[in-house]
Amino acid sequence: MFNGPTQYASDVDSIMFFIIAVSVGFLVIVTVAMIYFIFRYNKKRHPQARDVKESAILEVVWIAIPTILVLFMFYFGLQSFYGIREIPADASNIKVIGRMWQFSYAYPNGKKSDTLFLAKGKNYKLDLITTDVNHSFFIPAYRIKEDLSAGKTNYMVLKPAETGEFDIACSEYCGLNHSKMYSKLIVLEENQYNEWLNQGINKNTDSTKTTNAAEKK
Ligand SMILES: [Cu+2]
Repeated sequence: MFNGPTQYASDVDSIMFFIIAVSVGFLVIVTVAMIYFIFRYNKKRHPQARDVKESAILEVVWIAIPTILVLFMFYFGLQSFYGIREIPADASNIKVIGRMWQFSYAYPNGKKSDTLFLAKGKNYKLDLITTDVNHSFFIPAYRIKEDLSAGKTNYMVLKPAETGEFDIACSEYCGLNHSKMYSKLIVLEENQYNEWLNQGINKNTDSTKTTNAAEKK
């Protein structure tokens, strides 16, 4: 239903829309019924109250319908969750290194950068590592967020479906300059990406220099 920059983002938006639609639907049904009953069964119009006995059909209906709806939500949520936990066999491995207060990225061929570069339509497994405290790697447009936990390597799986520039933020308070801990994701077409990836891999590119300089400190 929604067209996001990844399949996962589209799924999350569709499920979110479904949940909100169901919630608003029930809100309207309950509110309208309540207001109607206030008028229809007020004391003047309906002076004699009647004792209502249990109704098996009603009880089955109001248990069955919400159960089906929440199972539906759970099923689609779980399906899309597998999409970010199961590692595809052809996934490239990129290291995301968090430190106070910047993210940097290390590619399989040894290249490093301060901006995350990915190719459209490719599978990636990002290994999330922190060199100091806990951080959290958040790509809002991708609807994906995962902690960088001290002493442990977490991961996230993603597959960009669109080229473009996307914000990356640290979303776990990690000290003084946490609010400035932003980075960028740039998704390129595959041929452009390969060109970028192999560019200056023997010499030093600008981004490599800054990363190396930061690491030497
Ligand atoms: Cu941080």
